[in-house]
Amino acid sequence: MTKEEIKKELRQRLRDTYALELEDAGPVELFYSLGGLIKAISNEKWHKTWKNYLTEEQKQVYYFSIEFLPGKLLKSNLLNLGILNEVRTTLADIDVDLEELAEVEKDMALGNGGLGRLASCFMDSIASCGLPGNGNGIRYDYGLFKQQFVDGYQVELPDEWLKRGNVWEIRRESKACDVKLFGNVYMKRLANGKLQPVAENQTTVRAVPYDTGMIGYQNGIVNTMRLWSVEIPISEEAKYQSLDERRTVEDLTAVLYPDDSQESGRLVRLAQEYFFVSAGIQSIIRYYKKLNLPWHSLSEKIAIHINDTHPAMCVPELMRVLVDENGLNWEFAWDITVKVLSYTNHTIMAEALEKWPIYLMKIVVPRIYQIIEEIDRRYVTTLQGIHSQDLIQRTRPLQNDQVYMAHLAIIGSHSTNGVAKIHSDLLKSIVLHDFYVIYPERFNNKTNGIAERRWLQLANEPLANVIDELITDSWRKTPQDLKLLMNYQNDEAALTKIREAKLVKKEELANYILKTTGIEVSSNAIFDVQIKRLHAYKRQLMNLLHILKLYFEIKDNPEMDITPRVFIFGAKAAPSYTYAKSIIKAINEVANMVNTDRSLQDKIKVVFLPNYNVSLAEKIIPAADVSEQISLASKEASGTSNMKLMLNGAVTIATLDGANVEIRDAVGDDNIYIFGLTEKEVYDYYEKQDYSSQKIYDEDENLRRILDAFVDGTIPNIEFEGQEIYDALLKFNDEYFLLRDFHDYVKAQEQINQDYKDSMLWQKKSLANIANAGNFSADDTVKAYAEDIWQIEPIFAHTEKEGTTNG
Ligand code: H2P
Repeated sequence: MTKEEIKKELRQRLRDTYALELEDAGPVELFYSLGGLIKAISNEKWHKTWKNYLTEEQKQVYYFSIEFLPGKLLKSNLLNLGILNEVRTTLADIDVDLEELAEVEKDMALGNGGLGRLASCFMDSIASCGLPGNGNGIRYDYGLFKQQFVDGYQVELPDEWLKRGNVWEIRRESKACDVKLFGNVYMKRLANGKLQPVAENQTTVRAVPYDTGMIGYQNGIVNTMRLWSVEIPISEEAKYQSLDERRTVEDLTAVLYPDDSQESGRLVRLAQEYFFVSAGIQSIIRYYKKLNLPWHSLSEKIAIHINDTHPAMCVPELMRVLVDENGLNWEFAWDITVKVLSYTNHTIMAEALEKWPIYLMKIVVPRIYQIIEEIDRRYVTTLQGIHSQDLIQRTRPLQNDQVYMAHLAIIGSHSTNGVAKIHSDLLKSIVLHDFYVIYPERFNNKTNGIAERRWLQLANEPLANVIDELITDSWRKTPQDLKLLMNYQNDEAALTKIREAKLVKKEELANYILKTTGIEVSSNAIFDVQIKRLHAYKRQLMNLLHILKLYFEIKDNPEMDITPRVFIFGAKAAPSYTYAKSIIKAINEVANMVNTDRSLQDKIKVVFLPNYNVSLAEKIIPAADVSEQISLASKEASGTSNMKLMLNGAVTIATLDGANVEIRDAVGDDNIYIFGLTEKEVYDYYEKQDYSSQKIYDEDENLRRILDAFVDGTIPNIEFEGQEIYDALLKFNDEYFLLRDFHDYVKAQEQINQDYKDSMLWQKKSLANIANAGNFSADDTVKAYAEDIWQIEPIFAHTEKEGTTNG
């Protein structure tokens, strides 16, 4: 599109929608008009892509995820359509800053952290690689809560992301379907002797899809992310006469994590899981039936991916649709189900490996529960005589009055993968070892990846431009080409340019920090960043212990030689996770204590930026010098902020956990700071049960002073939280071995302090990180899923074979 065409289109849209002239429009009107224009351009491609899949009968994957975290889409859509620069300069001509328009858009925050963001990186990459793939999830009316700090405490406010409407989505009334919940189900014998389930007193709700085009990177492909919203079917309206009664239905897709500390919250959560699974599967089968193919070909046309355990009811739901609704016999349907489904495990944390009480399942999804019982029964019978009773008992889906969702997902699918090498190995050797014995061929690894377009091209233009200058822009399409940067390892001029680009982003972040928190920080300081969900195993607290160590050292010796450092945190704590919230409070109080103490002469500063989300990550990551990846070895399945930060030239301080191991392998020991227990050492402690945090405390004077600060009034206003933290570390023996790793962590931090002073040495490390980050492109990750698990092909390959053209 030329600049003139863009201007003409915008002018027309502003007149039609707002009765405004281009010159008089404000950022909001301009944003929505530009969004409309983008949609008009991409809708044509979307339609063509979809038609193409249909006529070519391409095998497609459906990625089922209870979380998606796309962030803002304006700039990434413009980039992927190839008109970012044209639009930017056109707007500049009329004195409008594209960045200002981008700020109007609300983050689509339908997720918590890595899990949801990964799903969105995959959506971008699947489309960009020309792969036929769709997302399937929930359109929550409210996204993850908006976080504010009041007196240092986390306060959760509703995230009203839909208040001004969502410009990207299309409500597809005609694709709605009914989902049935509750009631009771009994089996009736038919004249032909077969048993048929009969349901009574069910609640029928309407699932209405809202589709968003997932625009591929400059390749003409637009895939679909389908998010379901609940409504009361017209036929049922009379049943819900008061607003309160209506709300019982409408609440189903109201919030991302209904408070699961209460029974009522858990019930809604379970209903949510079934709702989007059932709607998704029904719509897929409806599509398949249009192809007029026999059932045994289903797995040649459809792959369904279970992202974490939340969509594990795909297994019984697909069985229900095939057996109850389409009359297939059980064995045939089971064979199809296993071939169609695949599952990714994202964590070894027990709390996230869902187990649902049987009584609740019976209430919410009675027919699904019956099917799970049958799956369980057949599982046990089939393995009799092949495996030991113990093994069978340990792996069956029904145990201890609960349904083990991970067991269901593994048994009912053909592939189970972990998300980094060490994590996948741990699944095989320990966490899911029993299943590995039974189904060794099902286990595989797919190391996570990131959408490098968003995290470098869009988030960090100064660096992207320098890279273009040095190695041309081929890396924008082929991130592996970033390796060419290694030729500049000893080129001072190149290294300086990269440092200057970093400085630009640090200054921007410093301004943002000042604006949002009032804290003044210097861009000459080391920007040390830890951004991720707040969880004890991620050990934000260990970072805080190190800050306190520095605090005491500077207090004792004000002339101490230390490179000024700004410690930057971004993290939300789950609303019912009190310990995590206490850590937030402690960080905020330490921040306050440090930042207001003039005797520290700005040698250290602590900034906890509120409301961490994708857009804030885009501001922080390009400005980071140090990337904190300090989880207890074995606990972080992969991590993905580690990849985003390295791509932007931050140097990592890390334990050998998750993808940190692969980052170390990629950059080499000289370009990363590794410390702490290994996974094996952690498991040795578990086995010997001889860890004593008290002993470490007793023997280490410095640590004593630091821990005591939580309870002796040194850190103000944390009477309750300080005690809780102190007890967790001492009385309850420090579950995540912070004290054990602390000493090593401090040593690594001291090395960073030294190395940073030698600017060229540091830049060299930074360069090695950028250069090797191409290894972690989500494009490659989804290609591996496509080949090994989903067996889907890019539309280009397919159409070339057929000799037709694509859209
Ligand atoms: C989780 C894991 C991460 C992993 C991510 C994506 C659940 O994310 O803990 O290690 O990288 O999934 O696979 P998070 O902790 O950020 O919510």
